[in-house]
Amino acid sequence: MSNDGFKLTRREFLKLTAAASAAVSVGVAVPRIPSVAELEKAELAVGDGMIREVTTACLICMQRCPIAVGVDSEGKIRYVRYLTMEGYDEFFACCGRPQLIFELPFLRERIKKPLLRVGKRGEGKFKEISWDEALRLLTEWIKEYWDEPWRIVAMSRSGADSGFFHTFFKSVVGTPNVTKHCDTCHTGLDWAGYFLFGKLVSPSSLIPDYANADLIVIMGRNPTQGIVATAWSKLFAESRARKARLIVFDVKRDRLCELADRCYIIPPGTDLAIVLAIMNVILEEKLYNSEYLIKWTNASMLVYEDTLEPVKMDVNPLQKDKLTYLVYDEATGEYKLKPEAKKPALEYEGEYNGRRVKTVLLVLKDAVKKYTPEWASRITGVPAEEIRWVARELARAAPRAFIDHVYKAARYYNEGMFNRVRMIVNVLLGSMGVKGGIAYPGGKPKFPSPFEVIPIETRKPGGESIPEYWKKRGVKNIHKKCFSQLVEKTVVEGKPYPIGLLIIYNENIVSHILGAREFIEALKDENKVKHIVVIDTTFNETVLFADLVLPTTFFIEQDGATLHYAKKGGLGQIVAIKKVVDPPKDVDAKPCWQILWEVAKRLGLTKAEYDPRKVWEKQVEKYGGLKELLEKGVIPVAKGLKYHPWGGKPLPTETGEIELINVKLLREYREYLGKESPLNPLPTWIPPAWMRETGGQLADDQFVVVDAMSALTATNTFMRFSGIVRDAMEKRREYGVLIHTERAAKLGIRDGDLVRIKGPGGEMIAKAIVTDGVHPTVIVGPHATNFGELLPKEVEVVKADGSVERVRIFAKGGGYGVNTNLLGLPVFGKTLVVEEGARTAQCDFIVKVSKA
Ligand SMILES: Nc1nc2c(c(=O)[nH]1)N[C@H]1C(S)=C(S)[C@@H](COP(=O)(O)OP(=O)(O)OC[C@H]3O[C@@H](n4cnc5c(=O)[nH]c(N)nc54)[C@H](O)[C@@H]3O)O[C@H]1N2
Ligand SMILES: Nc1nc2c(c(=O)[nH]1)N[C@H]1C(S)=C(S)[C@@H](COP(=O)(O)OP(=O)(O)OC[C@H]3O[C@@H](n4cnc5c(=O)[nH]c(N)nc54)[C@H](O)[C@@H]3O)O[C@H]1N2
Ligand code: SF4
Ligand SMILES: [Mo]
Repeated sequence: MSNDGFKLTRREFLKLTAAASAAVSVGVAVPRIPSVAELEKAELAVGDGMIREVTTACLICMQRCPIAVGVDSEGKIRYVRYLTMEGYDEFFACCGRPQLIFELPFLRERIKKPLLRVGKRGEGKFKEISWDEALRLLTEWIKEYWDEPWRIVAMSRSGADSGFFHTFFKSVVGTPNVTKHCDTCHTGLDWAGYFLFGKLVSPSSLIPDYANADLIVIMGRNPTQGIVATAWSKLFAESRARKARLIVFDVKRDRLCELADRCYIIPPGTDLAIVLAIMNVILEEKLYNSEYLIKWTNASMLVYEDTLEPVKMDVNPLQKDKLTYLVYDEATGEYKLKPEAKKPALEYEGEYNGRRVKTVLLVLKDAVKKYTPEWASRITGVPAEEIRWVARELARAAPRAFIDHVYKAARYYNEGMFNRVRMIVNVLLGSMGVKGGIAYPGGKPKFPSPFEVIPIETRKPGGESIPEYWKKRGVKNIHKKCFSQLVEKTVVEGKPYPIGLLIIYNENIVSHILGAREFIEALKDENKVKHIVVIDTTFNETVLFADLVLPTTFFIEQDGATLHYAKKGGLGQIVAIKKVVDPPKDVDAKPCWQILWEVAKRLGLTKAEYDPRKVWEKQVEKYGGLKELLEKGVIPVAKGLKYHPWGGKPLPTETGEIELINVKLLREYREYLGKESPLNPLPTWIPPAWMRETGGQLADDQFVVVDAMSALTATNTFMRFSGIVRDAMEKRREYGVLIHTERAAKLGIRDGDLVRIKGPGGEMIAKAIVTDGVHPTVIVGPHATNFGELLPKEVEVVKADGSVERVRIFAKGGGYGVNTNLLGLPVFGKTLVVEEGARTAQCDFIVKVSKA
């Protein structure tokens, strides 16, 4: 690791730390920045004023921001700074959270040695074992299922070494049951994209062109708390300098609202009503971009009025393998295939061979006719005139105007439809893939898989997978790589088979998946899951259920198994996760790749040594070479956004165009027409589940419970163990749940009181923060542990010498906020959206609130 460090003189060091503080203060999340004076003292203590600096990337929230870490001669971290790079600082930056890496390695909750469970599952009693013993056990358990590899289930959130982890279990172990986390995160968005583009659309494949936008509408996303990349701040500042306006819809008022020109606080899960009404205004007032719609979409396609089937589909003479369709040519007054028409009509209805026909655009217009701003106003409380104003402003600023994409689309039942209609609005405005609209990232590097670089025996995944089984039983649109909720269902029901080995890396699944109580009960049962192995850095809710716990290194303590790629705004960089420091002396942790490679050797699948740098060398070969990467810390690959309606590559829809009514899905989901279903091929109002349940009328003690990110913590579990984070949250009045003043008064709840929140799945206690800045229907707080009596607050570890160490684990940041997964309905309740791959709907239910 020393070859890529360089030395700094004291002067340079001070200059840099000052710059680091400046870069950090641009960000919105600044827990604590050591002052220059403090650093100076620290640096002076080193004596010779020499500091070694290592470049790497931050993985705290997986944004991979390039950072440089100063380490002294004793191997102690002295500072963290944003790694500047000329010409590329326009979009890249880092937030304040990497300042915590001083604290992370030493967290009390750190797992120090491999552990074997000695108590019952979930009880938190373990004994230390050697790595040799731990690896022997893991190898044995994998061998046990070598002939039935599908009974091995591997789960990991994307990021860190999870690419390696996923490929290992899929291609080396050969199980088809390998899943990421996105059905608890963005799956609602992915499937919305499928309706328009014929392919899944993930949040990272879209890049809102803030810098060139004139009007940005944000609904259900909070860049000041969730995606806390300073990149956003920079872009936003730039757009602001150009006088871009910001309109926000949220359920609570916070920093984002302060930045906005207008901010509307709406009931949870009702954004769909707003976008349907916006669509209604755009169509009724003909505010759409005709040229764009004709050129890039099937808006002019003629369909039969009764069946909505395309009137005629033919092979497209201009586009290989694609179909074309009949349109009404306004230039000649004739029906023609689209490529032959001079001016395809967008709003036409008439007769064709004795049957009524009309254009797709008119069908859409009819579909949303009833969704007037007045209608949406009744649901959301936003005045009709304001909704009309937003629609008109969007059209006036278009195409440099858009409704921003979201990251999390797993909160409410209607999220898929909301995202679909939101995307349709952007298409009607002509702002998909244009300057100032929603754009696409530039080029992306293609990395060879590590298993192509370092030889290892591989095999094809075999057997009936969990998704295949549930697909036959009615779950639709399963995301091939994201089915963690289905794994949970399998654990609970024991179908299609009991799980032999459940191995989890980099994911605190027990805390982050809906139906936690039922899941916990099932995990305790060895007949449902024979072996549970967790690879993690710190004790958390999931580790408590492991039979075998394998301590892994934080990103600053290891070389990454493969290179990473980071993109921000219009830029993309290759980054290497490098070892900056050793883990503390009493921590015997290994990188995930090393653990798995050792197992592969024991299984006789390879004799080679795994060397990440060899893999990087191959991966960066075409992009300037390893030397360059190690010297500079990052290698820029792409510059500039891609402006093209769908990013350029041929679109997999039948027509090769953006389909405002998807021809294939119309065939598949015809039976859903007229229904309030996510599978309805037409834009339709679907009430959120909580509204359906209550008719929208809440009793005095009823609330919808929502958990959101805090800039300081939220899902990244280990962050909540930081004392700095906890203190900062207290200061920011984030350490509790927001409840509306009037509703609190009715229940006799005062600011600072403890409240009891009771849901269908469980209950928890939290501190009330009484405020007007929250919608009266919701009680909302940061996502937290708060598992109450359900989980022990302490783990017990029998050390090698027989002594017992007790570690309090949820003491610091565990008790704030809410965990809707525990409060929520069981796995098979209404909050499982079977239409969208059985993704979760984490916040879509009612709880009862009372003074505790
Ligand atoms: N600090 C921190 N940052 C993170 C992460 C983290 O763990 N911690 N994780 C990363 C990940 S995995 C993700 S997916 C992103 C998520 O990033 P975001 O989606 O931006 O995060 P949230 O804070 O959950 O939600 C955004 C906003 O939606 C609001 N909201 C909730 N319900 C509704 C609603 O019905 N309508 C409207 N209009 N607004 C609503 C919330 O109040 C919140 O202000 O953050 C990423 N960045
Ligand atoms: N109720 C509710 N449920 C939610 C959410 C919510 O807001 N509310 N959010 C949902 C969303 S959007 C997501 S993405 C999922 C996230 O769910 P998870 O993926 O479970 O989230 P993390 O806690 O970030 O899990 C990361 C785990 O990896 C470990 N780890 C080890 N090393 C590293 C490292 O170097 N970097 C990182 N980052 N982790 C490391 C951490 O200790 C932690 O246990 O939860 C989803 N579930
Ligand atoms: S935005 Fe996320 S990845 Fe980037 S510096 Fe902040 S915590 Fe690290
Ligand atoms: Mo997420």
